[in-house]
Amino acid sequence: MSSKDQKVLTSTFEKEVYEGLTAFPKYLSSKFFYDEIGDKLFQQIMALPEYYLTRAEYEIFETHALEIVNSFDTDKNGFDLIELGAGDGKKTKILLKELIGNKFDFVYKPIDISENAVEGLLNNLQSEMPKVEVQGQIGEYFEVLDKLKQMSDRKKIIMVLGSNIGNLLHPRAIQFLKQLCNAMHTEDLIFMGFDQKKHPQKVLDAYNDQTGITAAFNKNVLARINKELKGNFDVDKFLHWETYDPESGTAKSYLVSKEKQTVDIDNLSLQVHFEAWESIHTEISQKYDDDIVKWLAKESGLKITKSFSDNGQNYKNYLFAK
Ligand code: AVJ
Repeated sequence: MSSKDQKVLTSTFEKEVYEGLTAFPKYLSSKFFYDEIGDKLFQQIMALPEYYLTRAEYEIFETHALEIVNSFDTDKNGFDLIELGAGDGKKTKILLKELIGNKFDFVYKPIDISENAVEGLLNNLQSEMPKVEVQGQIGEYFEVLDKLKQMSDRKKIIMVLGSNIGNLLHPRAIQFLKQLCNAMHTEDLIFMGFDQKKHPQKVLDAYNDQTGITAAFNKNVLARINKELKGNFDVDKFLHWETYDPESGTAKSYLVSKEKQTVDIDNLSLQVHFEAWESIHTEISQKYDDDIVKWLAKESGLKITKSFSDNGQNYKNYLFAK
């Protein structure tokens, strides 16, 4: 395609799909998984027997709810509870219940990239926990970070749960933590979940479940390109493939083309060629241990003040201060 008939690409989705599918090797960002169908598939993933992460964090909250909320508001002057990537807020509700039950003065500010998720959460909280004051917002992590400073004038607790930070490779995670640190006053805290290194098979199983829901979740990004960008991917011609490197702690998801094929994406005026067994890298899900988290904190100007683990040592939540 010559540059003069190249389309002007406006949305982030258009731009990044174009970039990723014309790159070598090919890639697509995992943030594009989460449309209406992707949100539903991810909820199914969280209920899978293989996907231990959600249950582990749930167990931590159930076991340590009071200690956790007490460490949020040590001076009892009230605070804003800002959650990045709030999703359906199922785990957060345990903490909200504890906060309400102990009469803490706080406003819950969930932020998510998915409009559906934020709307659903707001409606759900209004009916289930009407006492919680909620202000929702739609946006991407790095976008929202710039606004964080202006967003509140009292103590901030910034939460990132579900090991969502695991979608970022270490250099980007450090960039993210540094930006959070910059937006923090001295008394502000970060409360963040980190999935821990464990038996490699257990990690692989969590991202390659028996029922194929994770495969459908991964392939949904192609279905989304078909829908939103007028593509003609045949998703059955792609294989969901998971790898885990116990040395780096990085799990990676791919879509592998089962045959040589060409796909049209009309809205991008793009033809994408795949060789047989060529891959599209779609997600990383980083696993951690205390040393890695300590190193990330140090590189970002933060220190760990507390951590909470589940019984099986699968998962940890850390509190960071400036
Ligand atoms: C929501 C990013 C934490 O990486 O574990 C689940 C997403 N991908 N199964 C993860 C996901 C495949 C999940 N995060």
